[in-house]
Amino acid sequence: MRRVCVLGLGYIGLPTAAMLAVHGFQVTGVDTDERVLEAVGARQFHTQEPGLAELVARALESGNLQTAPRPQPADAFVIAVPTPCAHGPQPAAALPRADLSYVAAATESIVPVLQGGNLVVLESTVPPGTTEGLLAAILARSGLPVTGDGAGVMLAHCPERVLPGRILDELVRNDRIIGGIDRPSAERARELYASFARGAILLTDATTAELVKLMENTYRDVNIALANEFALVAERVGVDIWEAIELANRHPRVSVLKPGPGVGGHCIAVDPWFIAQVAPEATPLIQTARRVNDRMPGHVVGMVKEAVAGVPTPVVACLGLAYKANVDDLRESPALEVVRQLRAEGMQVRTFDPLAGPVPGLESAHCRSLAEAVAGADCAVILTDHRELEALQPEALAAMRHRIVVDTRNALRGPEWQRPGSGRIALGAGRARAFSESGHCHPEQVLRALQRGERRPAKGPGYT
Ligand code: SAJ
Repeated sequence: MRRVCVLGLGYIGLPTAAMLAVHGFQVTGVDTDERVLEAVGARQFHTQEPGLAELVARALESGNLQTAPRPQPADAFVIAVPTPCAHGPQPAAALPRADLSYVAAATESIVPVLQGGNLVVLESTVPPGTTEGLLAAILARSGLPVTGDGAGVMLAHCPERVLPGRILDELVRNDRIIGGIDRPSAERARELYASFARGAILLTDATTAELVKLMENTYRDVNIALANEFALVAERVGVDIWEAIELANRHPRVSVLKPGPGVGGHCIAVDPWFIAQVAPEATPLIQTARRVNDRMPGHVVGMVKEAVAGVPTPVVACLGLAYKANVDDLRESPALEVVRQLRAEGMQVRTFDPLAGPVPGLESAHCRSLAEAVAGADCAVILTDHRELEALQPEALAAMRHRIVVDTRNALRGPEWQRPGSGRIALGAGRARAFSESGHCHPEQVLRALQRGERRPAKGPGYT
């Protein structure tokens, strides 16, 4: 195996293509979007993934990485195109489903150049059965048998597992699961990945590999939903969820994840539906978890509304738009939904993110600095725990009209934010009403507040 064609130069395809190139393969990186090809040629990347620019530059300079708008004949083809979730024109009751059109189109595009003995690897995340069903059927149009025996086309699924923000490191270190449509296909795919992967490479069948990938992300989604549900309960019963989680996690077999404004990114918020679509009746827990997480932006908006109640036209600064800390990626970010809902409530929204760009379509609301975003604002909402936002000091908010900070990520943990009058309201922190300003617990007061169904003391804006 010398020549490899990587289809899709996105978050996974580009680092994989560059990695293979610096490990001696002749790689053609294919993308149907001309702008992507131009950007790679000009070394301008769509993400600030650490180390990526350097790796791609090395790959291009070695002469081993070239780009092309369509596949060239090769020994192996790696498909790394998006599989978004389709909410399209379907009955309201229908579950979201995987949109496999990009996978199908990429697979079709290699049919004309396929030769006997070629290996095709699917990296994109897909519903169970896609490799053995859809992919095998498309590849068979080449007239070649899809089998690892003899001169057929070998086919395997090797799901990517890397964490955005640590992609290059995890590409090398993580264990890989390779599911072949038969053993020879899996063995051949192992040869390709063994060139750069230092973790274990574990072989199985294609459908198992597909389900394993989906299980990993669904496991995380369900556990985040549990943390979010705990946070809502904590608000009701006057407990600080962040403290409670820390204490629960001292149990040797418990590891509660973090609550937040919802789940974003291109995988965890999407993949559970790919399981649900193949077994809707068998997946009530998975579907409920998805809905619990999808409801969190609405909960955050409720907190903001409560905090600025009485302010005629509230100005809200949304700080942190990326779907998680220290990345510049806006895909499926719950922050976008929070912004959308705040605007729908008639609030004037400004946005700021130290890494990510503006909310698409809302460029005019985007501020170049935190100071610009908060000046004259009535409420600041921390939606992403970027390092820069975790370092925020109360003085940086001196120019706000009302200093109210809704902290959805427990980003502001310093003592300066725990003091009465700091203006911080944390998601999941019902503790606010359990303590008086002197810091002493007043159970009667808590009980009375609970009986009244209050979430915080009626002391004007801001928890103390
Ligand atoms: N989140 C929480 N609470 C937590 C952890 C995460 O609310 O305790 C939120 C984050 O803020 C973010 C979302 O969940 O909005 C997802 O973030 P993440 O860091 O958990 O995961 P991703 O989407 O960046 O990457 C995941 C990884 N999967 C797992 O950890 C099981 C990665 O290994 C996969 O390769 C990637 O999905 C993918 O491409 O499938």
